[in-house]
Amino acid sequence: YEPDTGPRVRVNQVGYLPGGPKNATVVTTATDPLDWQLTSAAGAVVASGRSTPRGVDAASDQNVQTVDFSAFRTPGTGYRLVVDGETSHPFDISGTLYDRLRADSLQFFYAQRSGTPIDGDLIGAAYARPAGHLGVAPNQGDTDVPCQPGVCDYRLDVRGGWYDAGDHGKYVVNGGIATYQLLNAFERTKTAESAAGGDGLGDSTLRVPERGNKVPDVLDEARWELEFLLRMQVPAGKPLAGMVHHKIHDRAWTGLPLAPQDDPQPRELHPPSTAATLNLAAVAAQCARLFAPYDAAFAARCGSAAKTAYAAAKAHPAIYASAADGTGGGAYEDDKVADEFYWAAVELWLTTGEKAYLTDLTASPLHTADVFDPAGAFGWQSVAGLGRLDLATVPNGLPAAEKTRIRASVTAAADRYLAALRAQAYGLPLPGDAASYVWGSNSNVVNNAVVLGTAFDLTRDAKYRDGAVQTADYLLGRNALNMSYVTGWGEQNSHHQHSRIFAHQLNPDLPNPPAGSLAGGPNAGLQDPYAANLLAGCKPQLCYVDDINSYSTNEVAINWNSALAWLASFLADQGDA
Ligand code: 9MR
Repeated sequence: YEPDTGPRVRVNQVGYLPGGPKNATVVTTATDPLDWQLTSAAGAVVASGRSTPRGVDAASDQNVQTVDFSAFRTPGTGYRLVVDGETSHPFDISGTLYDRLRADSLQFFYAQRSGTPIDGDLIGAAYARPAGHLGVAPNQGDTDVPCQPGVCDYRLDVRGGWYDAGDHGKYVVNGGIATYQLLNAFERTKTAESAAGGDGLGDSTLRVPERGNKVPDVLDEARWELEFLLRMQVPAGKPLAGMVHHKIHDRAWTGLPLAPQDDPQPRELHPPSTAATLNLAAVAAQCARLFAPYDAAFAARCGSAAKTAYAAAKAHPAIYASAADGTGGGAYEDDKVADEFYWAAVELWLTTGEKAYLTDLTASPLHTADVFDPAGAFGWQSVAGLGRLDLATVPNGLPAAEKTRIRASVTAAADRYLAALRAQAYGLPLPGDAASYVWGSNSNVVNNAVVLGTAFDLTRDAKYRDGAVQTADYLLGRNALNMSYVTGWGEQNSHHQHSRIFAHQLNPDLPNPPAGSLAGGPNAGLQDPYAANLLAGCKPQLCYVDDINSYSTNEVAINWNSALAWLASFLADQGDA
């Protein structure tokens, strides 16, 4: 199988910020430097220079050279880079490149909403659909959902929330990290200088039905999931009261396509877990502090649920979701919850200032550990980094020396991601070995860029911002496949992602994923039969196919789009850079 990778000159197919870094990668047999020309839309050569040989790129096995045309800063459209007889896809140079990506990446969440009709007037007629999973036949939930046999003797109304990904499951741990990232993108607008007031996330800037309600739209979107997460908590008076059910999904896997409102499967609550409980504790604590100015009653409800959840988790510190519980939905297994304890203690302390939470977080071995993994700063299974970033950015009463140490741990991690980025001819903050290209690798790439963006917010050192900008180059086409992984963005973009809703590839009457949907990305593990068969033997960065069947390389997911939304919001704030 030889994918068509288009021109050998790989650029950010969307474009570059006028004052930002501008890098490209050329696949070539040449080992000596090559001449390059930058041409305008009219075909005039507007800049030229010599490329830098980089040898064979480990992640792709391609012999490559890199081009740096950062010195050219004139805004315009239709630029192309010509090297080695090849002409790149066209791109812009503009300070407003990422404004719409901020809105597009957040629109994905509205399109994934469960339990409410999707309004075509807001996000396009092709995306309009009736409410899913409100107990209307053939749906069997989610308004009155029983537990799996033997797990509990009650039913819960767990309507709402977002469908996790290409399936119809709703998983607390993944909802947790996704909600954190949306709330954190908003909180950043209050703490970071470069956020410039964060207008792009405010009221009536996003396509949500709640626009105009005097609450920032990104909070409205996050609330859709928060309300669901709160419903997943075991009611008072029941066994394990205060704990949170790990997930709710279909009893058996369903096929594609399948509109939410047509899903006939019984829905079931799976057992509570310590990890899910601490996810609720953490994001409900964020909710309490961020909603306080807008809806005091909701903020109070969040605050009290967060405390109850945290106390329940301390009483039941080792109830683990099993890797074997993967029938009809993902397992989201986790048997190491020290990181969830740390994150929850941090959020509760930042919100309440209560000493007990500070005692817990400082007692955690993770408080002094290096929590940012080179291949992925954080993820649904490893959340210590979320707490660390918030301790570094949210105003708090840590002693000055402690604050300095915490911030230094963020910049030290950012320095490592920068070193990785510089070592990669495709300029992404990820090591080049196969082990780094896992299921959802694009989200790890973006989360590493979130650390870079945070380091810039903390230090105002442009090298960190430039690293975050270069990460966007990788996502939007500067990669071994010459592929933009964001639907609707770039000449050659992912649009056949694995989804039961946006299954255009299987039924032309259905839409593709909405613009701004991030594909999971290259996965050297090839964990689905379609990819395993098609891509056997692939080099890590080539282990991807834009086909709806390849769920392990090409799914959409809320925790991946939340990372993209954070980065897009950061980039939009940089303007001309
Ligand atoms: O993102 C998850 C990835 O880290 C795991 O390796 C993978 C297999 O367990 O599951 C991914 O999450 C999927 C979930 O299990 C079910 N809904 C779709 C998610 C994205 O593919």
